[in-house]
Amino acid sequence: MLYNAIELLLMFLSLLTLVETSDICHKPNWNNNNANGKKLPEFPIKIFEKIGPQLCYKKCQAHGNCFSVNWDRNQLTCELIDKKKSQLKALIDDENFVYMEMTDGAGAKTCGDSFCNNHSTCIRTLSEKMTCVETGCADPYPLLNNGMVIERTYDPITATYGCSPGFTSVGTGNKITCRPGGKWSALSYRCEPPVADCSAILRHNPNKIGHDGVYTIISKKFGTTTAYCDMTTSGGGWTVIQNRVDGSTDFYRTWREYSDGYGITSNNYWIGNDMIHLLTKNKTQVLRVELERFNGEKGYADYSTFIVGDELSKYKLTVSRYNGNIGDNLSYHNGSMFSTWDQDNDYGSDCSQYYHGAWWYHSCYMSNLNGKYMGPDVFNHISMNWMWASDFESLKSTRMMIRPLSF
Ligand SMILES: [Ca+2]
Repeated sequence: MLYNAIELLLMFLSLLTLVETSDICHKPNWNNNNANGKKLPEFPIKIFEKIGPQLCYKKCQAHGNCFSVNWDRNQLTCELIDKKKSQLKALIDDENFVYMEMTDGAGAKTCGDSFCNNHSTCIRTLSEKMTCVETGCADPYPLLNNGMVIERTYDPITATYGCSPGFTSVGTGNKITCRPGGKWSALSYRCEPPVADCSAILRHNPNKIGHDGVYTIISKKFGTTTAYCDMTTSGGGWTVIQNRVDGSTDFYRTWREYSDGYGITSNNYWIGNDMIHLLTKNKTQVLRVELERFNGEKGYADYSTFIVGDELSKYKLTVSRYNGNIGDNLSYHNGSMFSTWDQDNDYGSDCSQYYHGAWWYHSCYMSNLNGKYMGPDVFNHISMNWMWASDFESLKSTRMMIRPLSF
């Protein structure tokens, strides 16, 4: 009964101690080297009498050179040891003792009246108090989407970032340092999700050959999005970026709509200029344009180089190396920026408004595949046309699709 009373009192006292010394220091935790019925046969540097295990542990923490304790559960004495269990001196059996060790004790540094462990650094505060800060930098670690800190150093204070598995690193500034004043240097590094286009889907699922349809692809901007995949034409693996089969969808749209994409993936749609940029920026892509006239005649054009720049470049078009049977009516647009009715980047006078479309207009066009969907036997400069069989002939259907050249 006496023991219980003392123990309760001591627990209360150690709780008080805990509250009293609770600061931003990262205290060592209980270590799995702790052992009941064991002790380290070392001469103690200090002994406390009539003391519980928690307070004993705290006494060690508070001491500048203590790394482990032997606590006698029979006599309630607490021996502070300036060493840890090591191969030189293993623990020995002793029924009366509990051995406890500081976590990171070997690397712990004295900081005022406590320790800093490997995850913290000792600093002198304005009030001249020595204290530990968790990261070694007053600023918290910057967050990195799809990535994390993979290595830390404390002298000097640095953090090195890496991308989560499957994500691609962009930039070289993945190591930051803590500047005087506690601010991290800039992290000029990011992690982008892999772009899984229709070619990647087919490569990973060869049984999808011949199965045209709507698939989920991964995009940086949207996480995932859907695309129509042509899994048939000359080996499949084509990501359709534009599709038009009838006049049910208006293609006279704003800059923002063309950036983001719109329409119904299985029917009439524009995948979006941001997405086209993402798909074409890292891998050389082949563009295939497929057209159909109202009389049923079909034709195609392949371009072995097709790149669309980012929005800053106004989605500048790079296209070359034509092969096909409908005439090369896109190379004229090589180097042009994209224009919509609400953003004129062409060399003519508002080509988009004049020709009722959105395209890489020059001054103005040789092709206008986002022009107005009109009926058969129409020859009109605002129509969806390619100057193929006849100038301005309104077409029945169009498709633009891309596939890596290396496919
Ligand atoms: Ca213009």
